[in-house]
Amino acid sequence: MKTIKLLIIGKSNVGKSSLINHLLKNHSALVSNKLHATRIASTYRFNYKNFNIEIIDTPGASVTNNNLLSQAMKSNSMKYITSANIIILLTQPQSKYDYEMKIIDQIRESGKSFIIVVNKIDLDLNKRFEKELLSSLSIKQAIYISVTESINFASFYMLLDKHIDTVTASYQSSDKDLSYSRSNIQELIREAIVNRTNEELPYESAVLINDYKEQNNSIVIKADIIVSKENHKKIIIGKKGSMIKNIGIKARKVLEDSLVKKVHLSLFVVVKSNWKNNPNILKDLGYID
Ligand SMILES: Nc1nc2c(ncn2[C@@H]2O[C@H](COP(=O)(O)OP(=O)(O)OP(=O)(O)O)[C@@H](O)[C@H]2O)c(=O)[nH]1
Ligand SMILES: [Mg+2]
Repeated sequence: MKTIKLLIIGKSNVGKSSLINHLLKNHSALVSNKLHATRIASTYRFNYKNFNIEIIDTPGASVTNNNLLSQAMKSNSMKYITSANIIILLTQPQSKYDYEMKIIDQIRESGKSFIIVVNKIDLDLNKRFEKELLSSLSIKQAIYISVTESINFASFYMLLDKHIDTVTASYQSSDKDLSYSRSNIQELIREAIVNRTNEELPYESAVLINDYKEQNNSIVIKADIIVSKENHKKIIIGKKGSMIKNIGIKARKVLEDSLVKKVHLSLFVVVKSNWKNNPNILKDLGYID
């Protein structure tokens, strides 16, 4: 079966991870209405017609370079451009397309062709942004979809088919991340935290899997929630442990849906000040090599 590497790239919050979950028809990638939700590029696989598609989710890269983690996030998406067969630049209705222009410059440097897809069309059905989009990006047309409202996916798949037809070389797939990886599990647990906390906590926390054991029909997972301050630990634990209980229930449910197995999940909160600048912790988390 021919393998095709499909890269999804774009600014934070445009719906890259949501689009991936929609294409996979399950909830595998972290989705949040908070900015800079996805932290590392992750590969997901699905069969589409006669093809094995490896789809790569990337972090929206417009982050400041003020710590090791944000530097890693910034370089993370771009390094996949050269190895991708098809690149989707995902964007949304907005007044300016400066960020997209920069990404297009980088893609053009690589000589790759790309598809521009505009998500969240449900928010501006009159396409008031279209003139600015087409002129800024010097394109004649784009494709408009809504992931959450399932708008225009027939056209999306038609366009995908057209691009798949032009892919000549089959990508040599490494079987390395065929199964559900540790980083996928970390990110899904982190989703429960990101979507239940506010202000800096979503950005100041991380999840590290300490133990993963498969037993008959169930999976036992032990994970640390890493935070940088004692008061963050208090917030994550919550009154009489109510918050961590809530996070655990939500994360377990998402993991059970995704892994299609019963999950026993134990979470511990640990304080590691300045973890975002600690190369060893970032390595353990899989955020840097
Ligand atoms: N209105 C609307 N919201 C959407 C649509 N698609 C996704 N969203 C929402 O947009 C927010 C961001 O979605 P994500 O998929 O996490 O965005 P992302 O591009 O992966 O963001 P980063 O990981 O930070 O780069 C979430 O709250 C989604 O529910 C859509 O078609 N319409
Ligand atoms: Mg994302």
